Amino acid sequence: MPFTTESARNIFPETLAADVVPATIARFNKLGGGDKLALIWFAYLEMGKTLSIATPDPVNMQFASSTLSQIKLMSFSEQTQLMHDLANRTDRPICRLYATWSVNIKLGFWYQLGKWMEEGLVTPIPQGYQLSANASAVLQAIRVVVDPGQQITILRNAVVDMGFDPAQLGSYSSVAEPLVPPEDIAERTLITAIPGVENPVIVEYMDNLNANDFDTLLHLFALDGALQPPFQRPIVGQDALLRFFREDCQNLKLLPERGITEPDEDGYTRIKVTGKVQTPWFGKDVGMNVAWRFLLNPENKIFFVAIDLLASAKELRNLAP
Ligand code: 45D
Repeated sequence: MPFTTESARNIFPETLAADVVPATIARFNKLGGGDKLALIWFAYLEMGKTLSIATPDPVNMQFASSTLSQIKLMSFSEQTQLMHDLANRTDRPICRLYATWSVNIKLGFWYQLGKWMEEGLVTPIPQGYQLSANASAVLQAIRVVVDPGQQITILRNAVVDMGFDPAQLGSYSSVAEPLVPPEDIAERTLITAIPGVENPVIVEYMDNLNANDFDTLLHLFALDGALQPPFQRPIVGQDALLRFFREDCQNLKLLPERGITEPDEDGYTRIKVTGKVQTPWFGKDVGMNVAWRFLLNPENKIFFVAIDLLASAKELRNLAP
């Protein structure tokens, strides 16, 4: 076999990803808890001027609601301590519970805390809080990122990294929002064509993901197939993929624009597609510029696909191999 998951990660090496995102997150993660909270608060307020965030569905918030009520009943100093502990990844029960939540539950939890901070029901960031010099530099780095897709990814990753380290939890069952049924076939808006891509698997991938039809989507993958989300390690194998689709991929909107198809060794095919992706949190407000780098095996199953958040809109047209 000419490819392993590891070697497949290197297809289309010209693709320029938005490295500013992991670089900024690494700097953010070195800050103290108070700085982290204040920095996100300031960044969130600034972004709120141009982007509107969707209110989370109460059905999806049910798993965080008892924790949220518990926090609302705490004194201001207990609330401050708790938020610092979340940011500092301290070992305490709420931080352990937080670690079991899916990305969207974590985001919804902070969305609610942010609302309550605005209303004064949860302790706000002190007026005139002075960020440390390092924290100011990180906030400035986020400000100069003009691409809103990159900014919301930085915020999302900051939220994902909070709470106790899931790797230290031992065995646990993860908590995700309920599954929505796949969209009716008759209701689906299908992708008509992707210039440069004839292989039907690619359009089926996009259409099934857009319709939340994860069982059908899974059948497009090889048994040892893998998917690499932006700035993450590949997720390998059918069980792990299905779990990832159900927990992290509901209600996305993929808008592929163009692509390039190239035969590789031993009947493998490389296909790169560029286009936009919308998250249910921001809808049409934010079109993230992405590339999908597919490697199909000789049986025409997806052996590997990487999703990259692109460095710039110009990269949408950079379809060199
Ligand atoms: O600390 O083909 C306060 C895959 C202050 C699947 C706060 C994909 C204190 C395959 C403001 C209260 C999924 C990989 C905090 C494609 C404090 C596939 C609150 C890609 C934290 C295409 C902060 C999908 C808050 C992609 C509430 C690329 C922040 C999806 C909220 C990308 C931030 C989705 C939110 C992204 C960010 C969503 C809601 C980047 C959402 C970002």
